Amino acid sequence: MKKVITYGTFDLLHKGHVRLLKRAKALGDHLTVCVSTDEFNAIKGKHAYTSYEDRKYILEAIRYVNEVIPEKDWNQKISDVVNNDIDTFVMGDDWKGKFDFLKDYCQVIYLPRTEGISTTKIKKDLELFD
Ligand code: C2G
Repeated sequence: MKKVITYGTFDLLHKGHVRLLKRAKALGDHLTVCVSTDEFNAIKGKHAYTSYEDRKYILEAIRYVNEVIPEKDWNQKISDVVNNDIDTFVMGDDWKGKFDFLKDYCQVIYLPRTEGISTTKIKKDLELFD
């Protein structure tokens, strides 16, 4: 069984997130999504609208996702890959090059982001409405 892993906040889940998950799953048989906890988001300088528990609940309903685990810090990726027998690590290409150190442990693939959509854009666009 070929296992894939990806990481993210996945706040206000949108088509860009789902397309990433769909393409990641297509690279193997099993997709693990490592979702940033609320505490780690604070470290990342992000404030998610949706709590970790709710973002986990939503992702577990996505047909491409097999397992959801917490991302608590920047330094867990190697142990996640080793401990979960991961074959392929996938991220959107806004992270291109940032995780190449994982090439010693698994395949590393950066996929093109979906243009025109982001959680930040959603938040800004919603400010325009009452
Ligand atoms: N993404 C995408 N297209 C978009 C928006 C996001 O392909 N229009 C991808 C991102 O490239 C990322 C994933 O969806 O691979 C999740 O995006 P975020 O929730 O913004 O993830 P981020 O906050 O960048 O967290 O340790 C890694 C970090 O946890 C990544």
